[in-house]
Amino acid sequence: EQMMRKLNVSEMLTGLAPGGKNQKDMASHAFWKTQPVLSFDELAKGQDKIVDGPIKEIDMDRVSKDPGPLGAEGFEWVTMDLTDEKQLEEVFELLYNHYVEDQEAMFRFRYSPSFLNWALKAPGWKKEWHVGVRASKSGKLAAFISGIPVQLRIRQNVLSCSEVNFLCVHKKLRSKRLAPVLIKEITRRCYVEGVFQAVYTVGSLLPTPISTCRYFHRALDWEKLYDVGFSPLPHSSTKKRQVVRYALPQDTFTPGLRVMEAKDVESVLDLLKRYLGRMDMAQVFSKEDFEHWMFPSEKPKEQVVWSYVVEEPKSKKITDFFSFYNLESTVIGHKKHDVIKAAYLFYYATEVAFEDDKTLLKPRLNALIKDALILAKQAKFDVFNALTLLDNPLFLEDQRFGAGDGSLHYYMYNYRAKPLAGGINVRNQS
Ligand code: MYA
Repeated sequence: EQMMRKLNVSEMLTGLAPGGKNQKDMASHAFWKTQPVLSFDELAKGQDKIVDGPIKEIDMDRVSKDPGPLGAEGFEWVTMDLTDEKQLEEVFELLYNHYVEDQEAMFRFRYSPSFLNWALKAPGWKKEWHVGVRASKSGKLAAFISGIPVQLRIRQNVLSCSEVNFLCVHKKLRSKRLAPVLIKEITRRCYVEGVFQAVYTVGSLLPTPISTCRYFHRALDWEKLYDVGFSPLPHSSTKKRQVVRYALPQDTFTPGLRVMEAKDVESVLDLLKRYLGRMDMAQVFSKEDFEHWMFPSEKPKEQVVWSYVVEEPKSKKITDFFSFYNLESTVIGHKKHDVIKAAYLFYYATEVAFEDDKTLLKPRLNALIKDALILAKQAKFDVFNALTLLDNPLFLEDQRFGAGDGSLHYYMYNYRAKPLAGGINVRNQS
């Protein structure tokens, strides 16, 4: 088994302190050193000296009304219309072939058109924030970047941000400094709308994370994960023992657990808001946001999100909630399997978090997540993924999650914040 380190988020953050072994210094980030982001030096001077707040004032009169030059001969800016199924399919196709891969290029995220439709058309979404680059002659989509509006609370401050995601450049156009051009263009389009801050997550280290989480994976179909090279066979174990280790019961345990229904929305939202209130950083959900992300009325071809509640059998009160979403990965060049079906733990909340007795939270979360694993298994997922955010460290080990090799860094654009423990639960897994 991969050794599971005891989690310590502050340790992970200090691991990022300047001088860390895989860190470029600020000067070598030709683009990022020109941008309003927290610098490595500022962090090095001491976390306690960092005062939360915007980095620079934006004068809207000085924001250009037109895109800057693309600087790539034969290519042009386009605004994608994702209400048009054909254009949604084009974004899908670009990402399907060119989006995030693991280090060994064995797997690549396969965000389904249904997923993209969900993730890119969140309440308040703007067409102008779906930015593409096309080859002028063929019209082929060659690059993409997106933003969606989000209300984000960092400690006591609530910011109207854009959440930037799905930055992608065709493999043939890499290392030509196109990414900075795309980032500047989405920035301009945010400024034009009066949005001056952004949040984004990236797997690689840039100046400067305000939080860092680690990925954990819990095998549901260990044999398949082993076959595709996702899960190793530990020297001390056998295939048979691994299969037994990850076996799950057929049915869930928690009394009153059921699929979320429309009548639950108010109580779940209230519970979730109180629960997230305990975090240093979290999305602020309106009812509309909540419904979009966790109880969408549109039922797509491929189901994207699964939400469950626990209804106290006697009082009929909703006491718990959890959700997960479906994000597949392509298995690159494998004979037997072409896709891994992964369930990603999304939001959850429990009344137990508000009990005076703090020791009750751990067993309750373990019970809920065990049921989530069982439900994901029933829904034919191969693996269940979670990050080290929210209260996840309380159950990861007991529920047999293993640490992956990926980290997810959380960044703010034009906002300085003292680093935080744990990120926010986001939908992208870049
Ligand atoms: S994260 C997912 C990113 N996508 C992928 O990883 C898919 C596969 N890879 C690619 O498509 C390309 O490799 C990409 C880079 C497009 C990533 N975030 O053009 P280049 C910097 C930020 O020569 P390429 C996601 O979607 C790099 O450090 N910066 O490189 C969130 C260097 O700058 P510097 C990145 O490999 C995105 C420069 O770009 C990233 O051809 C959030 C090199 O450019 C990255 N993921 O293309 C974006 N990758 O020299 C920021 C490279 O300074 C949003 N770089 O180190 C900021 C908020 C904007 C809105 C503000 C509103 C107020």
